[in-house]
Amino acid sequence: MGRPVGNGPLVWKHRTGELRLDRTHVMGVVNVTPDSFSDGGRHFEPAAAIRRTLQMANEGADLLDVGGESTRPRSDPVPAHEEWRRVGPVLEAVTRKLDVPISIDTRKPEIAEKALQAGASIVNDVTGLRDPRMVGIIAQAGAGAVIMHMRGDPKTMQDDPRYEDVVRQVRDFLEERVRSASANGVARESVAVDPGIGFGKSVAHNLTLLRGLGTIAAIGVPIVVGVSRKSFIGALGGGEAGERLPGSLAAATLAVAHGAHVVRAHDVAETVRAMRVADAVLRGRENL
Ligand code: HH2
Repeated sequence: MGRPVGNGPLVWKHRTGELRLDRTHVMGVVNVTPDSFSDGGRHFEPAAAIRRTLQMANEGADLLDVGGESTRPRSDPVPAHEEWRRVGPVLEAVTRKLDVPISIDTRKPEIAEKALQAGASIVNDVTGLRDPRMVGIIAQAGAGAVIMHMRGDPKTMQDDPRYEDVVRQVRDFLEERVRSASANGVARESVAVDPGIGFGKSVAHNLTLLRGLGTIAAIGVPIVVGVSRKSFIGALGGGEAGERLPGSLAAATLAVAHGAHVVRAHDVAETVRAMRVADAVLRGRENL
């Protein structure tokens, strides 16, 4: 279902190595924020964030996504100095201790640059590298990148989102951003794309996008999908943010069945276990 036909698995290059995507990879989420929608405040103290990051690596995360600014609907932007005060100490501590690559979840070029200098390997930009300075910094560092689709910005993105054909429009945006990044020095092999579940999308848009991942996979670069604890799961009877693990695992499993290579998750141990079973069914790994 929806996997690009090619010779062997996709490989995603980043600043310190590469990820061979011959099985589903789990990206653990570390929000060093007071206000993230599902875990705000839990890892706001550097020591707690560092502990949680190391724990996720132990639980089998393949990469770790550290962020210091919530991009939940209607959130306010955080000044760069405050964002760095949050993520800087965490990055400095964990990149030294871990082999697992770290991505920095930021929309600010200056934070991306400092994070890469502090040891991060990938930049996860929810604005899809709209700022040309971001492209230059990633190219210069030889970093990996996640190009995500978002409609508008977090402040207003959920105000009546409309699309003529959500899958086609998201695919076209991502394809254009990949082309533009590679024309400006970011190698195609270093880029992954993400449909941006919940970023300027209704529940129906999110579901249509998850079913349409095969169309996005045709771009030919790895697909990252973040469904973990998101509000569409709550809207489908999945409960409050802290109760959405079953719905998150169902959505992640189906995202993988439709072509996702990397799933972004808060509950790493559970997601790793679920993805092992999903991979075994989808890829015939009975003998693992
Ligand atoms: N979702 C969130 C943040 N960053 N990055 C990518 N590539 N894909 C996603 O789906 C994605 C993302 C939102 O989740 P979270 O980080 O838990 O919340 P908040 O933005 O409130 O910190």
